[in-house]
Amino acid sequence: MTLPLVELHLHIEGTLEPELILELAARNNVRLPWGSLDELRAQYEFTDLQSFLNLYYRNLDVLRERIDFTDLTRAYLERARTAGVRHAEIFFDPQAHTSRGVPLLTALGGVRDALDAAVDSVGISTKLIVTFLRDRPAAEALQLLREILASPHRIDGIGLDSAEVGYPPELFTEVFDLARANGLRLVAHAGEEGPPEYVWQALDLLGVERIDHGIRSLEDEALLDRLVRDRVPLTVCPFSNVRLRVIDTLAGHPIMRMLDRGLLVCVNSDDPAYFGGYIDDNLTALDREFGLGPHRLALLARNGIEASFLTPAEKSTLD
Ligand code: ES4
Ligand code: ZN
Repeated sequence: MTLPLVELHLHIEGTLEPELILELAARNNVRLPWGSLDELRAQYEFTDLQSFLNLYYRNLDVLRERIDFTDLTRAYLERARTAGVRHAEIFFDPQAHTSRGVPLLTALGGVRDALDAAVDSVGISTKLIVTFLRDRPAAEALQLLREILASPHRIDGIGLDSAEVGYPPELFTEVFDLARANGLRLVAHAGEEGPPEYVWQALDLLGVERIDHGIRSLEDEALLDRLVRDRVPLTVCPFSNVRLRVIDTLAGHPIMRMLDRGLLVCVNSDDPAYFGGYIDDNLTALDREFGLGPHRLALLARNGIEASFLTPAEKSTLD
C-alpha cells in the first residue's frame, strides 16, 4: 500500500508465523505436538474466539528467551513496513508468558528491544499497549501493572483482551484507575463476542478512549449515537471477524454500514499469522469485496491516524 497506514489493533503474539514457531522450537529444544509445517497449519480452523485462543496460547510455548521476543517483534515490524505501516500501537500479553514461567522482564524487555530500534531500523514509530487477560483474575492484572510501572521499561497504555463473554469490563475498574493515574492511555476489546453492554461499561466504567472490535455495537442504537457523538474509534478487524465466525463471510461484514452510520472505524489485522493476512491484505480484500475505491481507502487510513495516540503534530506528518 502506498497510503501511510497506522495499525492500532495488533497482538504481537498473533504475528507468530508457523515458520517461526518451528524455528524457535528447534532453537529452544521445545517439543511440539506437530511434526511438520503442514500438520501445524492444519490446526488453523476456528469455530469461535476460544478455539483460536487455545492454539494462540499453546504456540507461545516456543518463546523462551529475551531474543525470541525481539525476533518476533522485529519480524512483524518488517512485514508491517512492506504493508505501508508508518506507526503501530502494539498489544502485548504479559500474562501469556508469566503464567508459563517466563519472567516479565524477559518478555517485556525483548519486545522493547525491537520497538526501541524500530524507528531507525524499519522506519516505524510505535507505542506499546499491555493487554490484560480478562479471563484471569483482576488482582493478577493489578499486581502485574504495578510491576511494570516499577520496571525500567516504558509502556504507553493498557487494554483488555482474551475470552470476553462472562468477563465484563466492570471487573477491571481498579486496574484502569491505576493506569489512568499513571498517565497511560486506555483501550479495551469489547463487543467482539460480548454484548453492547460491555461496550457501555468499557466507556463509562473504565474510561477507555478506543474500543477494540466493537462490532456488536450495531445492535444498540443508543450506543451508536454515543460512539458517533464522541467520535470513539472502533478498531475493526475484518479477517479476524470472519475466521472467528463473528460474521459468516467477508461479504457480510458491516464495515460499510459502520462508515455510513458515521462511526470512526479503522481497519486492522488483529492476529495476522492466524487470520489470513496483514493490514494491507485486509484492506485489499475489503476493496475487492465492496469496491471501496481510493476515497474510502484514504478515509480508513485517515481514521487510523486520527484514532492513534500520536500528538496532533505527529499526526500531521503522516497525513
Ligand atoms: C485476540 Cl481476536 C482476539 N480477541 C480477544 N483476545 C485476543 N487475544 C489475541 N487475539
Ligand atoms: Zn484483538
